Amino acid sequence: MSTLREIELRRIALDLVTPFRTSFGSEERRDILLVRIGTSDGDGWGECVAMAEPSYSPEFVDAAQLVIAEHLWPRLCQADHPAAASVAGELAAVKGHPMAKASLEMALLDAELRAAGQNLRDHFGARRDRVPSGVSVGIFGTLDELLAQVQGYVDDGYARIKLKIEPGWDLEPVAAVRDMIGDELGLQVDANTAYRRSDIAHLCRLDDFGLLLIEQPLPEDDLLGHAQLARESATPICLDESIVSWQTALDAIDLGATEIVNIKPGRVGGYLEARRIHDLCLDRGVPVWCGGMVETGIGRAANAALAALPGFTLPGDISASSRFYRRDIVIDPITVDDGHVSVPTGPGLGFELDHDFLDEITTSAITLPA
Ligand code: OSB
Ligand code: MG
Repeated sequence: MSTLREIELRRIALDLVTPFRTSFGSEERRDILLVRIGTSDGDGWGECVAMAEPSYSPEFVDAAQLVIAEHLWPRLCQADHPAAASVAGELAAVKGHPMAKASLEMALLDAELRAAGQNLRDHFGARRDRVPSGVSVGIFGTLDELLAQVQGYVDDGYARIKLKIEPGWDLEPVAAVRDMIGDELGLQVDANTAYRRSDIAHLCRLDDFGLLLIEQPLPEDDLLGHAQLARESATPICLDESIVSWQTALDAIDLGATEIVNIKPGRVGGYLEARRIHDLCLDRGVPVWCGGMVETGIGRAANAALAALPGFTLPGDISASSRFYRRDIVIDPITVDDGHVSVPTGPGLGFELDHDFLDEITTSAITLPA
């Protein structure tokens, strides 16, 4: 039985290759919280996917660090048998903060699997060696800039393209991209809650473009609005922000609010809850795909392992490291080959850290004892 020794909360600054603009904001540089947990059986690393501002969800990186240091880590240290599988239960008394909780579970999972010489994919019982890779494309000032960017990703071989949309940037860019890439390549859109129920008729005009899905067009608490849109739109509706747990996934499916589910481990409190949602959706015949939070090689490695499960039948937002970063913090960053990324086979979550580069980009680090 391993015991907890310490936790390191390390902040890094990582420039994006190009600004990433969504309906909720634009980012040029990421401020990322990494978590290292030292145990009697060795270390494990996790990545907290909370962003700098609370604009995708209520969480943000400064708050995540504070809640870990002052509320989550002390609780974990009081557990009789601290283990990845019990993190969610031990921390349930703290409301919310799924991304902060997920990073702790992730670090313990990494430590446990490394100690056992096992990798996450095998731990999940997943079989695939590689998974199809999709790319998320931001909002641009002009159609020309968008088309040039998309053409680059098509040339890179991505298995599907996802366009960020918002009111005023939807039908025209989607039509232009569909026209450029032809009918065969998978195309989908993501509004990050930018529309309202009064936009339902407008959103149904996206039916002309043969999209795989429309991701989270309405506010996260508007399940009935999504159900109404799902009835009226021929294009499947897929929730992202609204799905914060196994329970909300079940409710959204039963309400007809989501016909496909985007699974993001950080948003639902960890990889184990993500796996439960996958199992639920597989049982219900609801297709799932793995979302992304612009993770480093730590999070992307774990996402690839998750996406190797059989219910992940649509390409995930698991793009090459180079889509967002010039240099990653891992030795073997994820690449796209023939539209796929390889599922890592190394121990733990499957990455190996580039410690020199990590030290170079560290902006702060604190270590707390157990
Ligand atoms: O809504 O899917 C989203 C990135 C940050 C926050 C929210 C979202 C995204 C993406 C990410 O679209 C894509 C990626 O990580 O490749
Ligand atoms: Mg999304």
